[in-house]
Amino acid sequence: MSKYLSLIIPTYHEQENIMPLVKRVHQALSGYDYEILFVDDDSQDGTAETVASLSPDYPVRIMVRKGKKGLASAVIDGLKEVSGQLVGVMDADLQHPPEVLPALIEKVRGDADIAIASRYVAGGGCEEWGLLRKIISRGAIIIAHLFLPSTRQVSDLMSGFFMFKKEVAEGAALKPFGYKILLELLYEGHHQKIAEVPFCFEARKLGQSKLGLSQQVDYLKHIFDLMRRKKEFLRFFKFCLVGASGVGVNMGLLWLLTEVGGLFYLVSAAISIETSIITNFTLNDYFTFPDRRRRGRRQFFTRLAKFNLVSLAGLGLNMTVLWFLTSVVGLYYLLSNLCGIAVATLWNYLVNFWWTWK
Ligand SMILES: Nc1nc2c(ncn2[C@@H]2O[C@H](COP(=O)(O)OP(=O)(O)OP(=O)(O)O)[C@@H](O)[C@H]2O)c(=O)[nH]1
Ligand SMILES: [Mg+2]
Repeated sequence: MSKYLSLIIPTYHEQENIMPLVKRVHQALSGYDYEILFVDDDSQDGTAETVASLSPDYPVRIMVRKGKKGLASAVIDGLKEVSGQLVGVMDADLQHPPEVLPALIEKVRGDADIAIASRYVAGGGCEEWGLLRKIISRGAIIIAHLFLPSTRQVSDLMSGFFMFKKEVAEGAALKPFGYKILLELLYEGHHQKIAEVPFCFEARKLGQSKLGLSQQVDYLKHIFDLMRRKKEFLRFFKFCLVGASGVGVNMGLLWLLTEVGGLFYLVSAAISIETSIITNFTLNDYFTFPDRRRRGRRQFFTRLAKFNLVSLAGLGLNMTVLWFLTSVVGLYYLLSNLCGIAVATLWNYLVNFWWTWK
């Protein structure tokens, strides 16, 4: 029979956590019509047996897969098996306190399509995290925010604790990539409103962490794959094309103003640099970042001012690299200039992407 809420919990060697987890979930969800589906990757520590022993007393069941196929794919396989109007995902190791579940339900019952238990909104946090883990977690979020602009509205992208209306995942082509199924759902799922609910990520008390270097590498591959799927590399290519058109505008106008207009060449240069900045901006606004353009005259001029500042700083950067590589390192000046252009292009792209078309 269909339940109101289906919780999907991926497990790999979590036997010691199953009993306390099920009890705490049951207490937190008293009064709710719910079920838990554990998706286990053939744990050899008795995880499946413990779930089976609880099934007469609690609404729990288990799907056992052969081989260790990964966390994200466990959630995707679980999704095919559940029919709740709301679907929740959480870890088995009690780092995600079940007492937060009612707050997530309230958000998704309201107007949110996805509710995320978040460490990075006011009231959230992490118990006992060392400096390195904090840096990795924050760094991973910054990378996603930088390269995948639609994620910028979410503070805790790394959370594995969230809930959504079942329509969000219906028909969504979710790819089973690594650990971060939320990232996939945000990109491929059908949603409008996202809410974040603060929670404290507790320290793992029982069992062992499965998070290692290979999951971090998988994360970077995942970001890369999403950038490819969502055509972010094409955006960069368009930005470079616009930049090349700006060189044409700059050179053409410099010649015209100096040779035909009779202006001193430095005056012509100043006019042509600013003109090419304006044509570059306009083309980028319509051609490179049409999805990130906010309507309104004020917004247009704010973006133009920001683009101007970034471009002038980029020019400074180009000159600095040119001077450094030529005069300090001793490189041939045309090669130094190529390096300067590459650095300035990257600077212009990333800062504009992050700030101008935020
Ligand atoms: N089915 C399945 N579950 C997995 C797999 N890897 C991890 N899990 C489960 O996914 C959840 C999160 O894994 P953890 O090892 O706790 O990862 P983490 O919470 O990011 O890292 P820690 O803070 O170090 O615990 C736990 O419930 C694990 O049992 C896997 O390959 N398959
Ligand atoms: Mg954990």
